[in-house]
Amino acid sequence: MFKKILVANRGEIALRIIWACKELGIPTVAVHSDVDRDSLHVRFADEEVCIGPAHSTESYLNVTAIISAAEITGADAIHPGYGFLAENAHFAEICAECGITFIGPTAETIRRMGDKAEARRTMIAAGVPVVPGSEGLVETPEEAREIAAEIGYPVIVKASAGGGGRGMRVVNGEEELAAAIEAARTEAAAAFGSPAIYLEKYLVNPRHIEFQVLGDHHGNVVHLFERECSIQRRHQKLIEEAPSAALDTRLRERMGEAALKAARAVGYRNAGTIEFLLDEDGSFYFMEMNTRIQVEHPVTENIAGIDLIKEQIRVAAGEPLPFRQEDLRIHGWSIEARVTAEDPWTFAPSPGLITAFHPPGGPGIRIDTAAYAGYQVLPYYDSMIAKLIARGKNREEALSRLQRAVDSFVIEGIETNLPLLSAILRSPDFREARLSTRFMERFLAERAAAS
Ligand code: MV4
Repeated sequence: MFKKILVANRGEIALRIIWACKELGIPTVAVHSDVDRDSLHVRFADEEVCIGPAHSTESYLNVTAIISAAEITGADAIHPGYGFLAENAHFAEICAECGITFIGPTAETIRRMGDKAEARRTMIAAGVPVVPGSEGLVETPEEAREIAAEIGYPVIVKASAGGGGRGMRVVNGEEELAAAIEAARTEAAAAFGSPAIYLEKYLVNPRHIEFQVLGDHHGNVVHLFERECSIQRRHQKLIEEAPSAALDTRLRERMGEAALKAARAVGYRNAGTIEFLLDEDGSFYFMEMNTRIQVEHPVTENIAGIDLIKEQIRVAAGEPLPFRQEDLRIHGWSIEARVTAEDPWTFAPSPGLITAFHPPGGPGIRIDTAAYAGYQVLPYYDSMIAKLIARGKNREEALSRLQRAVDSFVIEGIETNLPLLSAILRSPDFREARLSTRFMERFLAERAAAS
């Protein structure tokens, strides 16, 4: 096992990783920026190293400073959490060169899945269903026209270096195609340094269903069922749940098999996520693979009865997975709501001092947070300040607990999205699990009309 783990992150996920290390008896090193000295991840780690100024490009993204911190403290592994360096193939490579274990997949896998056109090509070759579209990159407008004519409009142009929604354009007819490609290329070049694009049939009202996978260094891969993440605004997830009300046992088995096939196609190690779009007719398609632990991992932990962070650490240390696919079952239901420091109407960030902070508790409630009364929400980092995660024997029980928890969470001094979360959970569409990627668009339009 590792002698010491450096946690290359901040906020709730850094704290979550530190808890797992403590339970495994592994000492931890926190890294922090100038403005994060009073953060809880720094307080609860065994050692701390300041890695630079507030701006993340100079601290949490500063590869040299983080590697130096690991070397100075004698850490033999780094957990990257999510965001920051978690899907940076170069960082994973540097770790390997320095003899430090990167707790995640190989640099090669991160690079291959980070290139979305390459990921698509890999999955086509492996026999995983993908949305109809180009096999790899689209080079010329003529090529795009031919593919679009074949698959039919609407189509979507996506940046190969993108993911998570940036550099995408929906195209409703041939007359819009050339301009959309130009716009997507320009946006992708500016945002990701690459103008490469590919084409897919645009599914008008799908669900976003993702499968958690976990692989060890001995060729074993399992899936830990699905999460439904259709409730997003501007590609930021707001509410996630596991399992999905849209899957029956048969569909879950078929999608789970496809997820395993996808993971095996790249020899996947550690925790990862296979994203699918599930169409209204029950067809499902591979969309992207995320090569990190995700924000919403607790809903999977709740229904699978597994500590994903501990498993990440164990498999990274070379231990074989302690369970096989046939040992795994879904226990109950779990729903997560992301609490952000944002105005619930304008979505403007609301940094500042938290003057009162009373998180709810009680049966079936878990809160992952690094906030407290007296904590300053900083403007430099993302606005999520807590995850409220409910579990229950079924969806109704999990939902009633989450509703109660959202409605009794007291946070003063800053604006939060708690009123928005409460309204979503109360809505008939959410209660009846009528979810799709268009959910928030419709919800916000109806809320605006009713106010
Ligand atoms: C799509 C799609 C429909 N058809 N691709 C958005 C994020 C990025 N990862 C991919 N996204 C989408 N890709 C095809 N072929 C619809 C979306 C999409 C979406 C996906 C999941 C959750 C919310 C969404 C909101 C708008 C669009």
